[in-house]
Amino acid sequence: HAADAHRTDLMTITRFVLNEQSKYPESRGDFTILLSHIVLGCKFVCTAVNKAGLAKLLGLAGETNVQGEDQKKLDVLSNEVFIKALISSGRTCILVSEEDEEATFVEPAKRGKYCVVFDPLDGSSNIDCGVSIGTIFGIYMMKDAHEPIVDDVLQPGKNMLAAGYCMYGSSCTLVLSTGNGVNGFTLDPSLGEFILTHPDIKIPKKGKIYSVNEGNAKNWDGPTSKYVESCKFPKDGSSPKSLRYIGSMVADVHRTLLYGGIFLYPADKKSPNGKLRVLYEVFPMSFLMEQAGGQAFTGKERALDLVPKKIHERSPIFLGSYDDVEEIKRLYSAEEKN
Ligand code: P6P
Repeated sequence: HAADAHRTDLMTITRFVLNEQSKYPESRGDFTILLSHIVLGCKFVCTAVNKAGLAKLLGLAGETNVQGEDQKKLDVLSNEVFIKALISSGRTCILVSEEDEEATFVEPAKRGKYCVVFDPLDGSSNIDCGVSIGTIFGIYMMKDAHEPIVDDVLQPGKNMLAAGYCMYGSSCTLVLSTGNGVNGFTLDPSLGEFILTHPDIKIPKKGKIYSVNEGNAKNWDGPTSKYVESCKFPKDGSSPKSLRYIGSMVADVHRTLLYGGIFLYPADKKSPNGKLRVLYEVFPMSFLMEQAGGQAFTGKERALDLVPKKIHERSPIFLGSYDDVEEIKRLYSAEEKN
């Protein structure tokens, strides 16, 4: 029966990516190998996050676990796991992590052609209260084989080959795009495999939810204030949007991707470039939104056109349903004309 075939025809993430890569005759499986090491890192972090409350992995460094060992903070541990997994893949040459001030340059013997930018555990301040957190990553290709320098990762987001996130919540969900749409995979713990559960995700063209930290309203600029006002008091007589803000980017973006609406982390007087980091928060989420039929805007330009000058640079970001982001773009361009 079809149902049985579905159950026995397990589409794992590795099989899915292999199928996709087979479209490129020149591909030699390097990307698939790289991705399998990222998936390994996500499986490890998922286990560690789920045990965190029990093994006292959470909280400040310096705490000791039941064996009396000094526990690393979960985000430090996750970072080490991803760095080691990426280096051991033999397919990377530069790694940029939210946890490390400087980029990691892989030793020549283990060097490959990919640059990976990632936040190993975004939203980790939410661990202690059990809110969903996640890993966010983006993958660039080195332009050509030369001694890698940091400029090789200071590329616009539109040059990314792939991007994704893994959300550690009620289930462990990995959402990925390699440039041909967006697909979601859920970890089946009994198999230890990510199984395709959300094929070809498309974000609704318009949504009923806006997602922003209203606590920063005092410091917003004109267009953002006008936009949020229009969400709460629509002039066209439509019903107000609902506010949903979890404060963990992966969770807020995942809900936006599946339900529609808009996620905003605007600039404000205190932080003129907003809070979120370009390389490993703004770019990967913007890449996914465009691949799912949505869009992403910085207040000045298409987010993926931005060319970062520093690896930990920040940018304001408005991303989500196409029509909702179009509205904020209209307000910013009207402001420019004044
Ligand atoms: P705020 C978490 O600390 C984070 O980096 C993102 O995951 C999240 O979207 C944002 O910061 C929340 O920031 O200022 O609203 O608490």
